[in-house]
Amino acid sequence: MIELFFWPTPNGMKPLIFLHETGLEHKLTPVDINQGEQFAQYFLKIAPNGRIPAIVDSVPEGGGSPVSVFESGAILIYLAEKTGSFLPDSLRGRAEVFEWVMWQMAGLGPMLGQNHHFNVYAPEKVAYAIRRYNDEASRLYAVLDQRLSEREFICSNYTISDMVCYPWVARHERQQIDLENFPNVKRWFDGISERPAVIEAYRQAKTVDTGVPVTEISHSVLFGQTAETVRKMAREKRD
Ligand SMILES: N[C@@H](CCC(=O)N[C@@H](CS)C(=O)NCC(=O)O)C(=O)O
Repeated sequence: MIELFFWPTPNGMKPLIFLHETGLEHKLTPVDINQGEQFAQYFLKIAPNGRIPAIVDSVPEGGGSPVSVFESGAILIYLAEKTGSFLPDSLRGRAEVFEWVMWQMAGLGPMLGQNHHFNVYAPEKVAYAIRRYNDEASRLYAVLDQRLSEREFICSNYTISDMVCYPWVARHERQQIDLENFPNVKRWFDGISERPAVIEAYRQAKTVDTGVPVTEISHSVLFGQTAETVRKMAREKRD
């Protein structure tokens, strides 16, 4: 059984899609990041960065105590290794998938996150930051578009590299991206959107979503974090 600590965001959707694609038995534990539940001591023990998603595998390979994993890329690699799914057998093929998983984790995700922040959430409109992240978003979409001009999926088959990129591309409108300008990404995106497992994952995610928009409270929870936030949690853990 996989317990997924989850909130319906792009990073949260990655493991949920994987779980539906494989039919692996799972349980969703919501962590409402708008209310600061990511700072709960029980959660920080498994996810010291205070970010969803994280998993606990209560039936790890070879038995023994449960295995916990944080960071969505690491989670998908762990689950792919555990199930022998959505990762090629050859080292050559695996290296290619890892390249694109890392590209998403280090590039596409963080840059689109900043794009979203400055376009949607920032209380002041900072023209330089908006332009910087709009440019970077369109550059990254062009890289993906080029890649997909030669193949159906990001790597040779549908793999975890597609599953990590898809939920970020699903937010293209918020990122000021018109998919008509990236026809190969659009074709790839439309195809994955029709996969029954993906439809089911988004359906399950809706059961968690409170539909509450980012309020002023969540604004200060999500965007006011500093080193002191981390140190305060460490003090609370000691006391
Ligand atoms: N690199 C991390 C990023 C995780 C992340 O940023 N999660 C967001 C939701 S998508 C979160 O938990 N935010 C809570 C906060 O900012 O306090 C991953 O891919 O798992």
